[in-house]
Amino acid sequence: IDKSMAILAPIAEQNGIDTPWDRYEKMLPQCGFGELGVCCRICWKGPCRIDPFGNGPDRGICGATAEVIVARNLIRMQAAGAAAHSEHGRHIALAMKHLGEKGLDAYAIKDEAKLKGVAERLGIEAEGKTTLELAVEVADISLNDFMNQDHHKECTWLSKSLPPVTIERLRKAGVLPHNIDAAVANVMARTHVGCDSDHVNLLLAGIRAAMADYTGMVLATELSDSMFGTPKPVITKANLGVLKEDAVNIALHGHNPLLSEVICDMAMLLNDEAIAAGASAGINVVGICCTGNEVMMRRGVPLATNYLSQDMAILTGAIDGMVVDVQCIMPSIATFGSCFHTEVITTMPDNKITGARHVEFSEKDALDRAREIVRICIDAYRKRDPHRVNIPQQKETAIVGFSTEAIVEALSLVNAEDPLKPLIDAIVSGDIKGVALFAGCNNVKIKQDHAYMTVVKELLARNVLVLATGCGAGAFAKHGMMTQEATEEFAGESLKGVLTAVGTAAGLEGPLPPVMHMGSCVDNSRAVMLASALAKALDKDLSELPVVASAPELMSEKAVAIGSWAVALGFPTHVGIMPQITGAPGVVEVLTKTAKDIFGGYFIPETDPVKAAETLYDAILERRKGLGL
Ligand code: BF8
Ligand code: SF4
Repeated sequence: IDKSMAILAPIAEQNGIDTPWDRYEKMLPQCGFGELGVCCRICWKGPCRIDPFGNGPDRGICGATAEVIVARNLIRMQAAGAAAHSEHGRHIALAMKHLGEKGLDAYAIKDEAKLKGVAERLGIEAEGKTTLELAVEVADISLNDFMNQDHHKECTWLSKSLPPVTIERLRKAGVLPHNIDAAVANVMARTHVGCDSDHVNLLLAGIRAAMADYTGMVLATELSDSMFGTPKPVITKANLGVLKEDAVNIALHGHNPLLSEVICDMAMLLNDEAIAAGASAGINVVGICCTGNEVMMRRGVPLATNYLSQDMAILTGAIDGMVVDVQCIMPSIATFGSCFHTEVITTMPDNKITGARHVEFSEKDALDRAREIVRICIDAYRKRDPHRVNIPQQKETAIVGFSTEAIVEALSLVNAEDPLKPLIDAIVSGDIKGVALFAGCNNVKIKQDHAYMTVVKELLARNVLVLATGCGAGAFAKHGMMTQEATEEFAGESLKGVLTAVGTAAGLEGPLPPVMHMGSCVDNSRAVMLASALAKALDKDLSELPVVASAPELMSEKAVAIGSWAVALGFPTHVGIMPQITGAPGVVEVLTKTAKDIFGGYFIPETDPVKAAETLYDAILERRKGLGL
């Protein structure tokens, strides 16, 4: 549905390059065993696959059933997602520790108030300590969540961020990790050939890994805010029209603000060098995927695009450098870059791409490496062929940066004494029926951004307050859902009333946007913070709140992990892609039904976005009824 793609697809064809959609078509038909999840490659006696029609093998060579094979495959995905998010968190925590102990040129504690708040929440006595001393203690407690070997002591960030009743319930279910790394390693160990062969036991271990995923991301968010600033509402633009013909365009892509923040700083410092190279508008930094979300909400850097069209962005012929770190980076960008003048630059030792240029980045020499990277991009600009520049005109305004703190601050303008009260009152009165968190990726199996837009419009019309992160937030930003006009057009009457009252009190001369941009995927923790604050104020478990989650176009293991902790925390959770589990009816039963008895939350697999919205709304109404509303 993104019109800029219609402009770029023919350019791909002229240049003989396959787009993601071409590559998908060449993949069809995709393997039916894989789609059902019943293919096992865990040992080299295999691959084994179960015949879903009951005419062939009903067990693998070792005797594993479809239930065991599907459960093992799924929980390995959850563990991989947890590993990815928590590596990100560990990287930030280590950087903060180094900053506090030895100092790092390129970094600082930009938000001391946030750091103090975090320290207080973690139970650290701040009195008499310098900011850097506090930073070290916060980093140490966070790193201890990767190191603690006492099985009876759960990760600190869990108990310090979730409501006590929720913690108690999850403790009873045995799914609270004591150590993030251990939860991941445990999944790998118990899924080795000849180990855990009970699908329910396996699935619970997967949920524990998913809770480790949550732990890694909450600490990533809170420490990032301390170092780089807590997001506040900022007005920016989104979609490929943010590229500038007369500027050195640098696209930042990946996830970790440790890289992108320094590149943004350096781009400002070297702006004159770009002008001297002939780019009259200097350097134009734009974002892609979750790095895009990070710099968009903290700095107002415009968003070029979200996951599925990352390589297509290079077809504009106007991106001089694409600088990437970790996660969700299609290897195809190197091929696309080689067809244009674009320098594709990898920066992390464990994320290289054959065919890309590698400039290894580390916190210690961040300024030098950032300078080198920005200069490579300026040099590339000199080689740009103006005849091959095709920048689509599509771009939309986006009001972004709704951290939990920013939302509470806006609400405090309505009620200074008890900021959450206006929100709670609106939920109780039914002006706001409930809250939906949109998260996740794009997936070639769905027309890009279409499922997001469909589900969200259905829910907004039913007066559901919408939060968004990740490439879902990117989709909404690109399609104008983070504007005041979108509130006028799509929000139901009573929701519009609340958004207008808060927006006006906050000095916006009109409503808040109907979709609140909360940040990147690790920032799903912000939505949990907000929900936890509501739960604590109401003295309820998260699983009792009229809060749902939706990942209409998910694809990554990280998204699987996020969806899984959302279920564990108690949220009915929609997935718009049929998960690769349907070859095991027992697993499907556990995740879509039994989970509700254990956690309150459960998965709603639904590929029809209109039906998905109806089911989510029904789940909200069921919760309201449970609360007597
Ligand atoms: O971590 S939404 S495609 S970029 S996995 Fe990846 Fe999915 Fe985008 Fe953000 Ni999250
Ligand atoms: Fe086959 Fe069992 Fe080996 Fe899997 S673990 S490949 S089911 S023999």
